[in-house]
Amino acid sequence: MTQVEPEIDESVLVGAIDHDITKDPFPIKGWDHVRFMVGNAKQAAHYYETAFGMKRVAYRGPEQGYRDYAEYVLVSGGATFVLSGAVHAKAPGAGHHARHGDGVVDIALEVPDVDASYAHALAQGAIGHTEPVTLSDEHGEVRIAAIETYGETVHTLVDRSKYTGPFLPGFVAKDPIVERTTGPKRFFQAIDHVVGNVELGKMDEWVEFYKRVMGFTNMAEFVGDDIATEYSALMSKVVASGTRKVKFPLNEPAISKKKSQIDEYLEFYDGPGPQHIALATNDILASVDAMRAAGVEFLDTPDSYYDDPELRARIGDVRAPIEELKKRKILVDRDEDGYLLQIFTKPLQDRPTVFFEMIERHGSLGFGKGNFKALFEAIEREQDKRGNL
Ligand code: TYF
Ligand code: FE
Repeated sequence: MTQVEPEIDESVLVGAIDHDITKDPFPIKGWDHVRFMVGNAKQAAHYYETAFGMKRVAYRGPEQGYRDYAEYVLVSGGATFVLSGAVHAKAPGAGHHARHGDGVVDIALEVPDVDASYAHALAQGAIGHTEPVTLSDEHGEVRIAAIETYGETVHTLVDRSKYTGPFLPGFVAKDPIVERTTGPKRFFQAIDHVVGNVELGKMDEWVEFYKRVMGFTNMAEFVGDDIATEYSALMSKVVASGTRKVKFPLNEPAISKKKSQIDEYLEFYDGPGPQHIALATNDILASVDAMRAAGVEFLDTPDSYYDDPELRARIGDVRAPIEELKKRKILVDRDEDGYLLQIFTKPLQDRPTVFFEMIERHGSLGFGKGNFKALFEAIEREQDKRGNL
């Protein structure tokens, strides 16, 4: 019997607000997809299906006459991920992978007018990566262009309003790799935010970039000097699109006694890049159980976090007993708008670079500021294990 899941309102899951994008200088409908460059896309696709509950829907590779890469398209609810692996040493991405390891190379955004957005971006000083071009096949046409952002990361701009195929022209539909019979139907339904790590002194430049080029605005929450010097060893500011569907926190290292977690990332990724992707879920407890059972490692949270009377008083009643959160090491934070539940995976590859966050929002538009201390201490314990001084 097939499991029927009610359609989930993504806007609620990601804390989107009512906003008319037609008046924006750079209108954004939402995330289009996130593309990873990986060493072995075939195995990565299997991992993200079994451990993150994603489903393969499309593929292209040498079998389609696409000579340089094998690319697997996986979805979960409204979120789309592409895993690209070079199939020979002269593929342009082969050098990228050798240098950076597995990582996010493209945070693609869906826009209503690619040409207008691309022209606006360049007029505002963005560097073009791919000129606007129309891709087509029997399912229709897609207009794309791409601009550069921090490090070797790009934003592809996608207008897929005239396309009905499984992903982009050239891709063929594919069934899921694994037929999963246990756990929730989906472990997450949408992308909530994607965080970038940039070099010391560059955070404000990138905040200004997103304001100038994409018309983003600052969200209130950020890590300032006060917290940075005390324990976090990072500074962070958040910019968001008009609807708040697309949110980009930007981190830079702060001077600290030990090596900042951001410096560690910059060293192992060999430059700036996407640090974590937050996945919006409507049932973080069930999803975390299924992911743990499949071998996903999450950061540890000490019992003292949950036993702290101050935390208990501050968070009040949430939708699950605190013992259930404690068992799973799920963090909880409350602000004036509501609360959120969140948990962070350890890095998803051997290099201490990109990782994921699971987030369940109940009104809160924040990023878990109340958890920064517990979270950064957990990250530092992992850094210590890696011999970080
Ligand atoms: O996206 C955020 O801002 C939160 C907090 O290294 C955070 O998820 C910030 C920095 C970091 C890990 C998490
Ligand atoms: Fe986050």
